Amino acid sequence: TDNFQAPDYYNIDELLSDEHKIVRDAAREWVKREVSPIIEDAAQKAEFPKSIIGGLAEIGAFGPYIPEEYGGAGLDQISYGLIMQEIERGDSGVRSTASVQSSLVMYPIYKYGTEEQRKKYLPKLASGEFMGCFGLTEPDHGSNPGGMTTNFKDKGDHYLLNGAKMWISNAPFADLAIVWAKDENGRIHGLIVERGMEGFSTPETHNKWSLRASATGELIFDNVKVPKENLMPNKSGLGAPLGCLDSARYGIAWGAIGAAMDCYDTALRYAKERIQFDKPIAGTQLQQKKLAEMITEITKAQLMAWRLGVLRNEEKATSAQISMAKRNNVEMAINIAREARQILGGMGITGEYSIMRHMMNLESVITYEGTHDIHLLITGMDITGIPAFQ
Ligand code: TGC
Ligand code: FAD
Repeated sequence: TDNFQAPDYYNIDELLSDEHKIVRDAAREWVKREVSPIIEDAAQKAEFPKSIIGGLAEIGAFGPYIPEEYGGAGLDQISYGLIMQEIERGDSGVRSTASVQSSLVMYPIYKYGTEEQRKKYLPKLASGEFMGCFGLTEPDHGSNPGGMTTNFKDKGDHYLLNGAKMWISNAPFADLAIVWAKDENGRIHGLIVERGMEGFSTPETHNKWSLRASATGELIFDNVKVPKENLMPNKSGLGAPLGCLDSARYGIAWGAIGAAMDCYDTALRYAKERIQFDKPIAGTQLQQKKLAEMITEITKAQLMAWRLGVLRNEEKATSAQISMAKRNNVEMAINIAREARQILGGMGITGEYSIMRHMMNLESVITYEGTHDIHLLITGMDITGIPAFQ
């Protein structure tokens, strides 16, 4: 049974509004009821549990901050973060699906699309009737997406799209893809590519040891004719996809706290119950050190995410501030998962507990949306003014 108790050592609940708490608690209850009972099996079978799409839409996980007139939940950034936290408490792969749909598909259509595109796609994405994916990474361009080679040519009444994307979350089942490609002048634009367009295929990536409950795939474009009205006209250049990443990375900074909370809560409970040498292992200094450091790190991460949420609400958060929180909080979570797994001894490696699944999932989370190294270099560039990427 899922008797998760969320740690709140510094009474951070007092910083939240009633709406925040209602949204958070609804997401928490839904995860307990609908995700926890099925997620281990889905991960073991490496299947995305499509049955939860309707529930994700109901808790507002698809477009939490997209205005209600387009089908979104019309919530603020802290509510968005709290929803991501609760979902990732269940599983990072499920949170990935929500992050992609909200920040990487609905956000660009809302920000960079035409009114017709917003009306056509956003309500159906919010309800889960349409599922989307986001194609930026290519086989030869991961950390350096500006080097992408996927391209389109103006053929008068349509664009002709060629190239390939790799490591794309939701690709195998997505109805539409937000695809970043270069025009004939080498300028990056976003195109909405729909399943069924001739020459567009989405082969699935198999044998992952991480994010097994999330479907990952390639996007292949072989002379795909894309209607001209499918180009999002209101922003171009690398800053357009990076603007979407700001929103997704912010959500991950909260999401990782959820995974960490679940590992900590599980390890604390286990340590108090597990008797060795005639006393609970929680009564040993070594296990207390692990648990005390975990709650300290979770508390610091909660404060960072909350403050970043306030800045996001005021539209004052910089990309570098977001990078710092994504990097810190994901590392915090993966370290806690590794320590928590040890507290459970042999039981920690089984699917009876969620910790090993979180630990393996977080290996993707620390790599995608900008690797741990890249976010450090973003901080380095911000404080010195000198980019060290090249
Ligand atoms: P650089 O020259 O620094 O910048 C190019 C243009 O972009 C602007 N910019 C941003 N705009 C908005 N938000 C940001 N965060 C921005 N960062 C930069 C910048 O001002 C510039 O604008 P302009 O008008 O002057 O052209 O670009 P660079 O080529 O040197 O690269 C910088 C770098 C390395 C930081 C960037 O390429 C990067 O972040 N790389 C990491 C790639 C990445 O994060 N990929 C993620 C793929 S999506 C994914 O992983 C989804 S996972 C699924 C899930 O979420 O669950
Ligand atoms: P590389 O860029 O080749 O990096 C390899 C190593 O080199 C890393 O450790 C990196 O930190 C380091 N490195 C790179 N450049 C530098 C430098 N200048 N200085 C020092 N070190 C450097 N992408 C999408 O577009 N959409 C998605 O939906 C999506 N979903 C994903 C889902 C999963 C499960 C995974 C694993 C990835 C996903 N990605 C997605 C791709 C992800 O964003 C990339 O994997 C990530 O950006 C890193 O790119 P790469 O794997 O090519 O690694």
